Amino acid sequence: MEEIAFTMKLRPGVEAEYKRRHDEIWPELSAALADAGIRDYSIYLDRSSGTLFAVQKRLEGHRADDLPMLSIMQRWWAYMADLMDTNPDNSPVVQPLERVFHSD
Ligand code: RM4
Repeated sequence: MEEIAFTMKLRPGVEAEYKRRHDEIWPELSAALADAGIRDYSIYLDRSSGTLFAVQKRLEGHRADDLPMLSIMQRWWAYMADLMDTNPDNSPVVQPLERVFHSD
């Protein structure tokens, strides 16, 4: 199992709404993430900058790269697009992070 981390960007003033929508995450989306082999997925917010720090584990043989093609993912991204910095296809602007330290 690998762990990956990345950042996304929240628009100012929508912190509570972003949390509310994730507190009520669609069961079909949770199922799609799990089905793609994603585990232990957390998103942390830096309120001072609006930076969202996401960390998740991916099972060996995961299919995370297929998620953008799923209609449930596309519908979620369209739903979230008013809150986040997004690409033209509504996917969030993602900055992959490089691990520079780890301790078990
Ligand atoms: C985020 C964003 C990510 C998604 C999570 C569940 O706000 O849309 O792409 O993986 O929600």
